[in-house]
This record gives sequence, C-alpha cells and structure tokens, in this order.
Amino acid sequence: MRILLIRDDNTGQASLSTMLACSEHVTALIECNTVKAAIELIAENQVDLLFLAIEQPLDKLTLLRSHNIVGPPIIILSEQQDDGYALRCIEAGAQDFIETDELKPSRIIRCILHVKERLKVQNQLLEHQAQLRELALVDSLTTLANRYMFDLSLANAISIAKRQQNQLALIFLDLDKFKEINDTYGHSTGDQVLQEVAARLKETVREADLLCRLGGDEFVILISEISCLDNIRHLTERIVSAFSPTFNINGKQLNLSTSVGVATFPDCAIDSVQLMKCADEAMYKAKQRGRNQVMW
Ligand code: GH3
Repeated sequence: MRILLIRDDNTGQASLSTMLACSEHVTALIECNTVKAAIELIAENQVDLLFLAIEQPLDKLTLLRSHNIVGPPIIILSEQQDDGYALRCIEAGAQDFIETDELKPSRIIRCILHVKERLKVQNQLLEHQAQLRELALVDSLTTLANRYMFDLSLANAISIAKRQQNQLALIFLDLDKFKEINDTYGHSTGDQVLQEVAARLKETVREADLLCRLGGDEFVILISEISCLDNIRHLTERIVSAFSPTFNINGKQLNLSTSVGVATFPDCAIDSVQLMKCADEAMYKAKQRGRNQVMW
C-alpha cells in the first residue's frame, strides 16, 4: 500500500510515522503537514490510503473530500475520545477512527489490512460493473454499440442539436439479400460476414461518429457534427464502396452490397422516432429501387 500521512508535529503522530515506515504492508510512505499539500500529492501520486493525524480532523476530512470526492480511503488518528465525534468522521467518509490511546502497530496493521480487503472487494465490484455496462451497451457479435446505446445516444444528440441549433444525420444500412448468405453458407459464415461488415464500416467512419449494429443485418451511423451535407454524401459513397471488395470468409469469396437510407435533423424530423422512421423509409426506397444504393 502506498500511504500518505498528514500529521502535526507531536509525539503520538511521530510514532505512527515510524510504525508505518516499518510495516511490511507499506510500500511507500509520503508525509506532509497540511491538507493543501496533501491535495497536491494525491493529484501527483498514487495514494492507496491516507492517514489523517492533525488537529480538527473532521474539518480537514470534509475539506479533503470536497477536493477529492473519489479520493483514497482515509483513516483518522485523533486524541478525541468521543464516540459521537468518531461517528461523525465515519459519516463524513472516513474508513476508520483510531484514538491516540489505542495507537500500536497491531491496530495500524489491522486497519491497513481491512482497507486492503475493502479495496479488493470494491475493485471486483467495479470490474463487474464495467462488464455489465459492456453487456448492456455493446453488440457482442461485432463489438459495435448496440440498439440500447444507440437509442440513448440519439436522444442525447437530438437534445444537444436542438439547444445548439446543429444538424444531425442518420445513415441507416440494411444488407442486401443477407439471408441468402446464411442459407447458402450457414449461420456461422453469416456471422463472420457481419463482423467483417462492422470492421469495414469502422474504417470508413470517423471516431466521433457513432456506429451501431441495431440487430440482424441492420447498422446505423449517427453523425452529430455536420459541416455540410456534401460531406454526408461523400461518406455514403465511401460506405457503398466499402462493400465492393469481395468478402473473403474461410476461403470463400462472397459478394455483398447494402441499401442505405439517410435522414437529417431538423430537416426531416423533429424527434428521434421521426428521424429513425425517415431514415428507414429512405432505406426501404433504396431496396425498392434495386438495392446497392443510397436514398435520402
Ligand atoms: P433484403 O435485401 O430484402 O433486406 O434481404 P435480406 O435477406 O437481407 O432480408 P432479411 O431481413 O429477410 O434477412 C436478414 C437475415 O439476417 C435473416 C436472419 O436470419 C439474418 N440474421 C439476423 N441476425 C443474424 C445474426 O446475428 N447472424 C446471422 N448469421 N444472421 C442473422
């Protein structure tokens, strides 16, 4: 554990410094004597645990937490022998409260070990949270954003566009006769084609554009920053061209094209539902007109 000790100059706290320096659980010990210095040290260093051993620790703790809402865990060492005060420190975010009277190496080590265990559990929870977030927002086959992520992003992008009076574009793609690929070569080949489509689209759009697989053989690109509609036209041309090279899947050369519908906000629609409908209808027109083309 990398530990930061904030302490005043008096005997009890000096012995805490010695105990920490001697502990096998402490890999680094940094010391300072003001909250201001501590805030700077936390910003510049990895600090796993902070011991606060200065006058009026509750006020200092509140000050620290107001600068570092998600800062390192804090343990208070104080001369106060008042359960109510200790409780208020815990309520304000301290992990533990040690009275100077109880200051001995075994108490400090127990404290460090408890924090270590809590951090382990906390990290596991954060990992699970990240996994759940990924499951909720990412399409597992292509690793593109999924429909849920798209719906959230579109609603958000529209409210920003309304506020800033910007334009948005939706490019809606539905692969042509994709079912034939499944029927002829099997579902697993179909899956690999979908992954290759996602990879080609990723190379075609910019980082700032949101590329999603809505489901099945449908993809959508949300463009939140449009400088001019000609750029969207060029992009859709590049998208159609991205399907020109044959798809080489397990040694088979497969031909595939896509029908594309484009809709812009606020010209075609006043909300996300209308905008999607508009792009869908444009795509449907492209299908009706013979596929492998872009319609607005
Ligand atoms: P059209 O040009 O008229 O759109 O023809 P299509 O064959 O692409 O149309 P349709 O929407 O009927 O076919 C889409 C196919 O996509 C049908 C479905 O079995 C397949 N599909 C949907 N999800 C997946 C998937 O995750 N993997 C694979 N391999 N196929 C999928």
